Amino acid sequence: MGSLILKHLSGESIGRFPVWIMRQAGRYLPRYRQIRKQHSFWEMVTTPDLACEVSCLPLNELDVDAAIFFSDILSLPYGMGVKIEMRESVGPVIDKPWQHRADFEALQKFQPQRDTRFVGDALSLLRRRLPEGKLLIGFAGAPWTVACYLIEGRGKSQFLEIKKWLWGSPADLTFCLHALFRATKDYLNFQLDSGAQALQLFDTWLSEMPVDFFSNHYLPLLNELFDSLKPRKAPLIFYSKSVGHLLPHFEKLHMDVLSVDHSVPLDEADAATSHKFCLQGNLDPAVLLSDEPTIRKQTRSLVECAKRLSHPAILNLGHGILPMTPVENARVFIEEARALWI
Ligand code: 1CP
Repeated sequence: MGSLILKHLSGESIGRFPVWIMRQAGRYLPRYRQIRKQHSFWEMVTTPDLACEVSCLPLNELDVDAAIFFSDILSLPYGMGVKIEMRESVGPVIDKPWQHRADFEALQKFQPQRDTRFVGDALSLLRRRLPEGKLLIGFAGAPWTVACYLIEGRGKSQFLEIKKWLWGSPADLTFCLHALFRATKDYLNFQLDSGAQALQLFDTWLSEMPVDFFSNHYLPLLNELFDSLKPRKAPLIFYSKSVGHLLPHFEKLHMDVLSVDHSVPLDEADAATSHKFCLQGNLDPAVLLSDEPTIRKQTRSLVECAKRLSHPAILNLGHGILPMTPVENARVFIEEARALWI
């Protein structure tokens, strides 16, 4: 038996919607917190046995239909030697943010087998250990979102540094995004070589990009990335959030699955993108902080909405699971999602 999600996406009936949770291998899990007390974040990421164990936790705890390998969108620059600290309740902080075009030239030397071998080792281990029917998802940060971290030094800022480039020297920024694109392409191919069966590209900070820059510079670059991966036949999933201003342009993108955040109902996202894609999403992660009847009710209405879509959908949250989520509540979401028949 192959992966249920691959069957479902190809139009075969599996009787229900498949489901997994973004950031499912994280701090809301007691065993994760226990391991994390003994190891730094990067130790966990670069030790294949630990990364593999943590990636499997949500399969055992929740019975989700996919595993996403434990890593971060900044593992690529980390593997190249960029100093990145994971700060409690802040996220990644970069010691010396990249301020010049020349900083990005270093990416030309990126060799996934050498610089991110730990990723390949974790993926092959996981592929061997994964139970029947589960999908192994590889991932990377999209060029824009990784550039945001490298240039700003952290996420959740006002993004003024990258916007200075965008408005003041767009050609330089485009050069940098191209350098990231090439490295990301090699990195994702390497993940497929190592056992990943689908790929998710995270573009969390795309909300900050103006429409003109998106359609003139970024959309062609994303499509170059998707087109280069297409021959590998693995489903390509693209995630962004709060991108209402860009959504009508998304129909020109060449991925297979659009992962939608909770700011827009799935059926509206379907219409806004001319019914082109399979959709993934999009329960508000805050619903999992409420009570059991509310979680069941909201999951049921998500399933009702998913039934009205043009293509097979994958259920998920609209963004990563919150660290304070009770595991029991995550279990209720998965259980309810799996129990509802199409
Ligand atoms: O299931 C999993 O946990 C898979 C591994 C995974 C993934 C897919 C992690 C582990 N991070 C990511 C993606 C990621 N990382 C994104 C894209 C998705 C999203 O928007 O949530 C982003 C923006 C990051 C950057 C990042 N790394 C943040 C967000 C902070 C910010 O700037 O808004 C944080 C908190 C991290 C650290 C991190 N990455 C992953 C974990 C479990 C953690 C917490 C680290 C810890 O234990 O302290």
